[in-house]
Formats: sequence, structure tokens, C-alpha cells
Amino acid sequence: MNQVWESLLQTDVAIIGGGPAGLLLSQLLMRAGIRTVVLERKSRDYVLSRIRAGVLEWGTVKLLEQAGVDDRMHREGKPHHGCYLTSDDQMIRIDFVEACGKQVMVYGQTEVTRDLYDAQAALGATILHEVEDVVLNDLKTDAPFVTFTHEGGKHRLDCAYVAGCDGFHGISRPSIPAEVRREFEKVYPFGWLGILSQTPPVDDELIYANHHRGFALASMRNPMLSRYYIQVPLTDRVENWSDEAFWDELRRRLPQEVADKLVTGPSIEKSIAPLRSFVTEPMQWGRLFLCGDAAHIVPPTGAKGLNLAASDVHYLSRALIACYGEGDSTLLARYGEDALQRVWKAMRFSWSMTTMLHQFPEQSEFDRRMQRVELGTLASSADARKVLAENYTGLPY
Ligand code: FAS
Ligand code: PHB
Repeated sequence: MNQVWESLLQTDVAIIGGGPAGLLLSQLLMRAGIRTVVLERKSRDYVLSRIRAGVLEWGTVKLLEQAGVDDRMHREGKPHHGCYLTSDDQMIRIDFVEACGKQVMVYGQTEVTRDLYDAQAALGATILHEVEDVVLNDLKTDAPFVTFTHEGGKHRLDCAYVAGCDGFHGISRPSIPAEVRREFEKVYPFGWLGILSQTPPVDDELIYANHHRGFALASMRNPMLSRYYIQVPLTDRVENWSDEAFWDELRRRLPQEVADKLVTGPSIEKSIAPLRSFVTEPMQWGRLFLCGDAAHIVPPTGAKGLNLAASDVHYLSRALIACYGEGDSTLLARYGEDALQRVWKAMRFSWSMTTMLHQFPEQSEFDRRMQRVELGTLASSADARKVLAENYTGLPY
């Protein structure tokens, strides 16, 4: 029976997912005169209610500038020149600028996403929210199309390319046949319990704490909005943690001089996130190109998740602009290869930071000693601090 479509749409690049990857890609492509349609499963408010990343690599800052969405970030964000790693009461400062001449920007992913939505609205972008039943069709042809349900009707979107920016649980990655995909995964035996509180951060810089009771992280969003995390068992539940219990445990894991300064307050958000390392190869199949969490997941210890989404978008937007601008599809053909070479380096860094800083259930005394030696090497070796700083602030694209 012929399907009767509520609407027949046509664009250059169909973007599945309106998170940071999808919105940033749409913004860069539209500024280059390439037409896009963004299909997002959730409402705009729901997307903006998510509390996610907090640290932007300098490469991500440059890409947001290129996209014309950097004004508020430079006004309200805060450049950070270093961070601390602690082990019980020892504090090791990693001076990014001294070690590698670069820095990071502390500016929440929620704000980046808000800025992207505002910029996309200014460009008159087509972003359809609360779409359902998205299906990718004819990806191995030069005329792929996307079907979906929106406002009760079935729609068809004809396009030249599909960007799968729909995150780890999206439909884009599974649209590549299982026999084509190679997946690499490590699930960590713990999670992060995170809290957001309208309190002044305990320090001007981030503190990553290795403690025998478990990992902790002191971060922030602005001078009156703090973000803290403690490692918890996978079996733990957020209901088990009163604010007071959280603050007490955080104090135990921070060096005494830091714990003494901690200003506590009621949580305005509290949640547990699991930790995993995951990569799927290839990141492209026919006219489908995967970006961001749709293709890879990193444990947040290295602050790489959002930043890898940005570098994928850099490679894909550059390739599509070359294709539309000069008819050169060389970069498009090797998009997955270019993106993956950087993904795997960030995968290694995030795994190494997680292994160095967390307590593992079956960890032996030897393992714990290796963590102490690795932290001691960072305390004593400028070269070791340089390698960490180069990875944390972001390797070149
Ligand atoms: P996203 O998941 O952000 O966006 C995908 C979008 O696609 C979503 O809006 C979703 O609704 C939509 N979608 C899904 N399926 C769809 C479908 N079938 N049709 C249409 N739309 C669909 N990274 C860090 O660097 N630091 C952190 O501290 C950090 N903390 C995190 C905490 C949590 C709880 C989570 C889940 C992630 C965290 N991350 C962190 C990683 C996170 O920031 C991601 O890397 C980032 O959101 C990646 O952006 P996207 O690839 O756009 O994916
Ligand atoms: C955060 O502020 O949410 C944050 C910062 C650095 C990380 C992870 C999370 O490595």
C-alpha cells in the first residue's frame, strides 16, 4: 500500500539528534550555506534540563567561535590554567600553561546547548522536536531518506547525507548492520554520584581526588554554582544519599585543607551516571556519518565526552563543506578514519585517568601501589605533567 505522507521534506544533510553534536554540526553547515534539518526525540526544555559536561578543550572553544556561538561563553565562562590531582593529603598541581601552553574553558554543556539553540533560531534552522519512530533508509544509495512521526503524522525527509548525532541510545549506530560494526567496550565497576549546589566552589580550580574510600571530583559552573562527584558502587541508588551523607563523604575524600573550606548547601540536582569506555567502528557507512556519543563513550574522568563530539563535528563539517563547496569528497571518504585517530587517543587518556584515580573492587595492594607511583611520577616529573596537560587541554585536531 502506498504510504500517504503528512509532509515530504527535502534537505542536504539530515541530522538525527539535537544535542551538542547535532546542533553544532547544523550551525557550522548552515553558516556555509548547506541546508540541514535536525530531528530531536525530546523537547527543547528536556534537552536543556540535562546536567552534563563542564570543561571545554581549547579546540572546542575555537570551534564554537568558528560557529559564532562564543559571546556568552567568553563573558560567563572561566578559562582555567590548571587543575589538582590529590592522593589522600598530597596535592599535585598540573599547570596547563606552564606544561603545554594551553588552557581549558569551564562553561557547562547546558549553556553551550542553549547558545546553540539560540544561534540556530537566529539562522531560521529547522529543528523538529519530539519526533518519534525515526528510520534511516537507503543509506547505501546516493538518495537516502529518513522517515519519522511528528505531531501525529508520518513524514519523509529526502536528503543527500545523514549525520547520526543521536547519542549512545540512538538509532543511527544500529542502522549500520551488526556484521559491519566492530565494537570495543569496557564497563567500569562503579558510577559517579553527582550533585549540583548553589554554593561557592571549594577551590578556583578542579580537584580530582584519589582516595582509599573512592574517587571524588570538585568542579564548578560559576562562582555560585558548584558541581561535585563521588565514586559509588554500581549497585548504589541516588535515594540512598541524603545531601548531608554526600557532603560528609566528599569531605572524607578531599585533603583536609580543602575539606575544611567546603561550603555545603541543598542539592539542586543529584544523579548517578555509569562509567564506560566504548567505540564503534566504522564511524561511517554509505551516506551515514556518526558523530559524538552515537559512536563513542568515555568515562567523564578525562572531561572528553563533549569535546570528542566537538572534534567529530569539526572533521565532518569540514568534509561536507569541501564536498559542497569544491566538489571534493576526499575528506568525506576518510571522515571515520580522521575522527577515530583522535577518538582512540582520548579513549586512552580517559581510561588512564579513570584507572589511576578510582578504587576498583578487586584491586590488589600492588594495583594501589601502582596508582601511588603514577601520582608520584606526576608530582616529580615535568614531562609526565606535560603529557597529562596536553591530553587534558585537548590534542590537536
Ligand atoms: P547527546 O546524548 O548529548 O545528544 C543526543 C541527542 O539525540 C539527545 O538530545 C537525544 O534526545 C537525541 N536522540 C536520541 N535518540 C534519538 C532518536 N531516535 N531520534 C531523534 N533524536 C534522538 N562529558 C564530559 O565531557 N564531562 C562530563 O562531566 C560528562 N558528564 C556526563 C553525565 C551524563 C549523565 C551523561 C549521560 C554524559 C556525560 N558526559 C560528560 C558526556 C556528554 O557530555 C556527551 O559526551 C555529550 O552529551 C555528547 O553529545 P552528543 O553526541 O550530542 O549526544
Ligand atoms: C563537570 O564539571 O561536570 C566535570 C568536570 C570535569 C570532569 C568531569 C565532569 O572530568
